[in-house]
Amino acid sequence: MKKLLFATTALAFAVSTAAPAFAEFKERTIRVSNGINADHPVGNGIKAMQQCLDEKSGGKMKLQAFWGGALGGDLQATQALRSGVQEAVVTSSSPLVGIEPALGVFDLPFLFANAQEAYKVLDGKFGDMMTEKLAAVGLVNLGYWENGFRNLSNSVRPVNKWEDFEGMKVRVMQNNIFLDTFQNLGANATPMAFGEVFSALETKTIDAQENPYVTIDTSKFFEVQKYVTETNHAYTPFLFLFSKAIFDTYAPEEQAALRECATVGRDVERGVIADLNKKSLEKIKAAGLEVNKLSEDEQKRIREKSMVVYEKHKATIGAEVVDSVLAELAAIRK
Ligand code: TF8
Repeated sequence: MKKLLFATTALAFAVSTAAPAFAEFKERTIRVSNGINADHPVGNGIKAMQQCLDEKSGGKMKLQAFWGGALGGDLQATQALRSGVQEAVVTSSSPLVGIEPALGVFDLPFLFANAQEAYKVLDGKFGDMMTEKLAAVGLVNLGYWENGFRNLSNSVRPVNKWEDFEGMKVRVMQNNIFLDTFQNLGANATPMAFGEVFSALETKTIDAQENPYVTIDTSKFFEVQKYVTETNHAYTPFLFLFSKAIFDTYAPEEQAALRECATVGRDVERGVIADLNKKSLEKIKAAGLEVNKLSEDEQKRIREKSMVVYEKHKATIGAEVVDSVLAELAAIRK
């Protein structure tokens, strides 16, 4: 009897002194909002990130995703992060230039030639520098996810040359660089939040919009458009942003798990986009849309015509920011 008592006490003692598993982690519900729909590759990225967080936190850190702008548009959600009332958002950088003007660098037309060079710039020194700027305005950037190369869709005519933009009512993001890029091509550019685009296309308030194939597919724009032109005029990144006010209250282990798992999610998301891009294009064609690609000559003409936008916006973005991305790209292209 004495022996048994001793054994059970020893066991109880051992259990109580051993650190409980995942002690550094608290039960967390992390709201992540998005303007796109759940079947966009960001959905795959969030799932992969959750799996990673489950392992690292013993199931304590839970992502709760909100789709289709259910918690407000990109800008509104980002402001909620800054004031510490929402944890996270996956947002385009473009609507955030009012918060951090340097982000406008990613809106410069034809900046990136392909995804590989975008990854190098974003995941490297230059991306880190932008992440520091974001921290200064209350936003922790957990990494650059992919929105992707943007293409034009419209309901009036095929676009084969820049003159075809003349008078076309094109929705642009709430961003002066995009506004000028399209105005400079002769379009009637109209800034509008993403959440209003579908119905504006449907009611013909606007003729056109520009977004990657996967968005034209998953946000169903193909249902209300007739023509798609592969323009590849800009590669805009997604930022996985976290409220700095909230992040700073987390334990270092929790912060590290979020950073590492956001990178896991990013890689999955980019991979799914590469694959879905082709499938989305097929779906768009199968829905009866007329799809064309700008000829190389025409793309070159548009690119050259668009260079005035670089000059016009260099000072607002920050000359050193523009020069440093161009220098990094030149080094990559060597
Ligand atoms: C746009 C953006 C959006 C994304 C989405 C809301 O056109 O590309 O599609 O930021 O997450 O506004």
